[in-house]
Formats: sequence, structure tokens, C-alpha cells
Amino acid sequence: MDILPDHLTLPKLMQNRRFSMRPVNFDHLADKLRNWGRWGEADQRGALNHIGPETLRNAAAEVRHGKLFNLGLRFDRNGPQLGRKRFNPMVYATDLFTQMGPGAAPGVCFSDDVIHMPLQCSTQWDALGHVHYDGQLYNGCNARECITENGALKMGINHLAAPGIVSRGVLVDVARLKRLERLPLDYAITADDLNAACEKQGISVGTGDILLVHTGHMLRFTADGDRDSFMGMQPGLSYTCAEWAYEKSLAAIAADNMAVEILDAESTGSEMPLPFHMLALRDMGLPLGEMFNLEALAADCAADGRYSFLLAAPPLEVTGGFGSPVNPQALK
Ligand code: UVW
Repeated sequence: MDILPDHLTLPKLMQNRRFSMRPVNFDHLADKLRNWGRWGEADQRGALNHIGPETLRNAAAEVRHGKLFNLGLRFDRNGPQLGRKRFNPMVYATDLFTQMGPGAAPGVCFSDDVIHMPLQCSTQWDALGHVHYDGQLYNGCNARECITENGALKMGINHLAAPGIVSRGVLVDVARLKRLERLPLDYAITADDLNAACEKQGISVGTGDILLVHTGHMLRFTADGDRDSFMGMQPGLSYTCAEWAYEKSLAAIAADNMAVEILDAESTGSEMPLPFHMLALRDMGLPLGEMFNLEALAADCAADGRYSFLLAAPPLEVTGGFGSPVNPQALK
């Protein structure tokens, strides 16, 4: 089974396949950054363990002006998906104008509905069990034993949902660093870019922070309505940024693109596709948030010069889920 979703196995992309080896330095990085055993043999929360009581108190102290930002996309049929397996949410009413009960006065009614959607279709967290290689998941779990038709027996999203994902968020605005509204489709963000953005913004990133990476790529969907462009080749983190995330002891990373990392012919067509996913989720236990809509928050951060906030982004507690939709909220 191909690891990549429908839209990334288009013939156009297949022509670009190079069947190269693993990215240079990949195995060295994987060995260096691997957090297996760091929080115990049975751990299923990975880098979220960096968030302790002090981190949470400091995160709460970031709320000073009473400003609230919704970082989620809408969940409806007009979402970003193009694929057959990953499709946009379908919402159906199952009750409309239904009498509340036999004794209820006429006109006392309720309405109910159902949603049918892939857990990966829109703004989402990837569970630690979402990707694996060499037969192992985060913390050395055997993929054959843990990945089942009924979900992840280990490393499911439920372990990231209880307790949920809340911490200090820090937005790094790489698009603004480059004086662009949106990064070019082939732009690979490096650790130097992240350092330069932090320096320009006057912020340092520390233990337990959740990094939000603003590339501007979301505008290709929300402003242009161009799903092909949004879901295709796209700017994002180079896999080498995993080392930066490890050194900073980040708890999680989310971005405004579809995959957090750059999607180009190298990262999708190689022997080790999505190398940042592999290092983050499988080796580091670092949850990844995708399709976070950062436009309003990024504009506000640029306006008031404050790039940190309280981020509350709990996934749904879907037992064994490989991911979960989320409606992240940033409070300043
Ligand atoms: C894959 O496409 C496998 O992952 P994601 O949706 O997390 O980018």
C-alpha cells in the first residue's frame, strides 16, 4: 500500500520519482534524535511530556489582552480535499423538526446530524502511530502488532487527547521573514530560517513550546480557492529541522500547509518519503499539526510584536485513531 494519499500519487508526480536512497544524513539524524525510552518504555505521548506544570502556568500567563484566534478550517463539503480516500466532510441531518417527546407541546423540537469524514481531511493532529518505517513505531513498538484495521493498538491519537494538547504557542513567521505573503512552492525551510525568524521577532523558543510555522501556503486554498496548488507540491520544513526541534525540546509542531514539511519530488518520491514525518512522529514522538489557518494570528503577531500565546488544541479522544480533527484556539 502506498503511504501517500491519492493526490500525491498523480501521474505527474510519478514522473518525478527518482527512487533515491534515504535522504543524506537521515539515519544519523534518526539515531541522534530518537526519544525512545526517554519517558519510559510504555510512553505513548512522546514530546508532549515536555509540557509540565510550569510550562502550563507560563502558557496561561501569555493571555494578557483577551484576544482569541480560531486556527481551524471549516469542516464541510468545500474543504481542501481532492482525493477519493481523503474526501471532504459530509454532514447529514438525521432529525429535523423532530418532536422532543410524546408529552412535548407542538413546536418543541430538536435537530440532529451525522458527519462522515476522514480524520485526516482538514485541520488535524497526526497521532504518533500515523507513520512508521523499518517495522517500528515510536518507542520501538512493533508495527505489525500495533497497526490494525480497528486502529492503532498503541500510539493512537487518544493518548494525545487525554490529557489534551495545551501549551505556550510560538508563531515563527517564515513568510514575513522573507518579505513574502506566501513562500514559493519549492521553498524548504531550514534551521537557519527558524533562527532568523526568532531573532527578527525577538523571541526564543523553549522546552514544551508548540511551534506554529507560518508559510502563507494556506492562502492558496482560502484566498485563491486553488485546491490543486494547496494539496500539491508545497513549501514547508526541511527534514533537517528535526534536529532544531529536538534541541529546543519542542512539544509539537504545526503549520499552515498540508504536511508541515516541504513536499517536493525529493520528499515524496524517495525511498523515505516524508522524512520529517518519520523523524518527528516515529523517532522523536513529536506530534504534527497540519492545515492550521495561521493568517489572522500571524497578522496580529506582526501588528503587536508578540509572537507567543496560549495554544489550546486538544484532539478528539478517538480510540486508536491515526489522527484527529482539531479546532485550535490561540489566546493572547
Ligand atoms: C501523509 O500524507 C502520509 O501524511 P500527512 O497527511 O500527515 O501529511
